[in-house]
Order: sequence, then C-alpha cells, then structure tokens
Amino acid sequence: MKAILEAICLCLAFSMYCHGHNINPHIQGMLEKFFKTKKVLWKPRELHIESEIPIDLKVKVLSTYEMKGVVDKYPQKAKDCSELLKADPKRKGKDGVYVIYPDLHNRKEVFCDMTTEGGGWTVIQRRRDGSTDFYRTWKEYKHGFGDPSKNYWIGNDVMHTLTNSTTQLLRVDLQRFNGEKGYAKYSRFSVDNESSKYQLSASGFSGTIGDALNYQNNMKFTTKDQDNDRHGGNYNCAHAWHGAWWYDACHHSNLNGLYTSSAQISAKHPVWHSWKDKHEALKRTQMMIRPSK
Ligand SMILES: [Ca+2]
Repeated sequence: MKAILEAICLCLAFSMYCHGHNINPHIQGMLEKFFKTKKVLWKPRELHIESEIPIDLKVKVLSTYEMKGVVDKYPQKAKDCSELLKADPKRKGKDGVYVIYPDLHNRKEVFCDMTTEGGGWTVIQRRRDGSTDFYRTWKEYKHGFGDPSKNYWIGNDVMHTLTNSTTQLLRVDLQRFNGEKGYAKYSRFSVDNESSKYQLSASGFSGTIGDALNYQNNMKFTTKDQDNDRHGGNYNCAHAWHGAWWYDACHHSNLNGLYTSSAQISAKHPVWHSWKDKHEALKRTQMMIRPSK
C-alpha cells in the first residue's frame, strides 16, 4: 500500500515516473534510486491509513503533495561551462552561476560567461567589489574560495584539472574605475599540479591591455604562507604585494591583490601594469577559460 501511494504521489510531481494507470513493479527500486541520487526533501502530508485485514482499496488522490529539491535535467555531468552550453544551447546569453563537475565526480559552483564570443567560458577568477578577502593561504587557493556570483577563486586544483587534458584559451577582462574596459587573450593556458606548485603556462597573447602575464609565465604559485617566487632571501612576494600569484620577483600583474574602492596607484592592488604602464588599482577583474576548439 505504501509503495502504491508513493507511486501515485510521485506521479503528481514527476510525470516521468507515471506509467498509465498501472503501478510500475519496479517503483520501489526507482524510488530508492531516486532518493539516493537526488537531493530531495519529500514527504506526504496528512496521510494515515490503518487496516488489520487484507482489503482492496481504490485511491483517488485528493491531497496535495510537495516535493522540494533540485532535479538535474541533464544527468550527464558537465565538466565545464562549455559542456553546459553544448548540452543546452538555449543557455547562450544566460550568464550566471552553474554547477560543473571538473573531474566528473566532485561538484563545483562556478560563474559561466555564456555571452562573450559565443559563451561557454568557465570563470576562474572574479572580482567585483571588496567584500571578499583574497589575502589567503595556500590551502585556500588550492581549494578555492568566495562566492561565484560576486568574487571568487575557483581553486588551483580545479584549474589544473580543467587545463591539463585539453588546450584551453584564457581570457582576462578588466575594468578601470573610470569605466574603461579591456581584455587579454591567451591561446594556450595551463596550470600544473600541486607537486609542481601550480606552475603557470600562458602563451599566444592578443588583446587590448598588453601582456602582463608574460613576466609571470613558467612561475610557480606563491601565497603568503608558501614562498615559491624567485625573489631571494626571506622575501615573499605574496606578503609584500598582499596577494597570491605566479610571482617571479615579483610581478607585472597582481589580480588577487588588495581590493580598493578607487584607482589608487600601488603594486599591492589588483593591477595589470602593461595596460596603462602604471600600477593602477582596477575596479573589476575576470579570468575565464574555454577549450580552444
Ligand atoms: Ca621569495
């Protein structure tokens, strides 16, 4: 009886589980699978049936059932935003936060740019305001932090996963406090694994803001608590310039630097020196990647 009722209830919410007026004999297994694989909160309300003898019962459903949760319309897990766009071309133009599975197993919320140059870009770094602290540890940069709808770092491990198997484009979009926008594109971008200290490889520059990543190319990642830069002694570039980056000794760009609310001049801020040949704090920054074909 319980299974029949559940089947009817489920039919109300999900027509895909309905099979005419017959009760699917596999409904138990389907339910179990459903509740194991989907994040749902489901319960019938005001349901109470008791009987001590076997009876036949025709059930007309008059009650209201609510089911809350997320049903994945696309059971095939997308590893990045370009796959999400391929799976549903109607997503074109719909920038926002989506769920991807970079290693096809672990879930990650990211911001997808579904507009620029046809869309399908996975945003790996994003700064809109000063509400998120970017002066963080090696471990935090490894796993990522922040809010994808505002400011965030996707995480160095995910960056490596997304860039080590297929050639990726990198696009860097910047905005000054006076509103001016510019971009840089790299035809090849990859980040090595943790044991290689997330070494950067970026080449094939084009764009309007100059190649301020060139000086950082082939450098390891440095955070305030892990010095892998090429500045000797006890000098830690992340500490000196209030950031975390692929520092040499030290930088021509510092997009994870200290956010400020005006165009102040200091190399400790989020800067891209080759744009205006000065260390001018930027209002907005965004780094995003997409398979090159
Ligand atoms: Ca050093």
